[in-house]
Amino acid sequence: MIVLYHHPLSLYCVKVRLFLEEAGCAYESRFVDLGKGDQRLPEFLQKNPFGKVPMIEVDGFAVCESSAILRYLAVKFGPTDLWPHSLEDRAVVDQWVEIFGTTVCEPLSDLIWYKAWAPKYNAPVDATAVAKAETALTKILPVCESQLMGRSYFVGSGPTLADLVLLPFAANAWRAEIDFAQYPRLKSWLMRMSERPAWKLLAAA
Ligand SMILES: N[C@@H](CCC(=O)N[C@@H](CS)C(=O)NCC(=O)O)C(=O)O
Repeated sequence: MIVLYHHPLSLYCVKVRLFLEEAGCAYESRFVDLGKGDQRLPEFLQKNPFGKVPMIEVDGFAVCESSAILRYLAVKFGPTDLWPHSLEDRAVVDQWVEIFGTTVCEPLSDLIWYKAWAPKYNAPVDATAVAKAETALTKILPVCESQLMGRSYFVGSGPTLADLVLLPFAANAWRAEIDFAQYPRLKSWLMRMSERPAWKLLAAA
């Protein structure tokens, strides 16, 4: 049995839920109340010393860090087209998983937090972090746009983990008033990915 520890506002958690839906994996969901500090309770820290969600447990085996979770689940349960078998094909998908995780999803997540959620929850807004995230995106989004030249997905002819990793963040970018208007290929990719039944199911939830 797969148990997912998550918070509904965390896009890192949505990323794992998206994979689980795409792969058709049944799972049990456990809400971690980040506002109350459940992630710092000794019983949580014992399983995940980093004190963050998402975390999954599979028959008692715990894994955290969303991209590590996706790779683990992909090998254990996944449809192979999301995480190719060939070492070289896999390395290219992984390259984009890492690039998205470190240079796209993080700034998008920061901007969504500071521009949409922080004002709503009366949390402080870090103007330096906002400026840093905006600068980071102006550097990396053109690279993403180029990668999509002549391609419907980031790697190969169908969706892979790379596309799944980016989707939750890109689909919520509008919350930070980012509409990808300057990036038409990225915009079409987003529309295409948003049509996937797994995403529609999560977006409707
Ligand atoms: N790099 C981590 C990021 C996870 C993360 O930042 N989780 C946040 C929620 S979006 C969290 O659990 N924060 C709780 C805390 O820092 O106390 C991943 O990819 O899983």
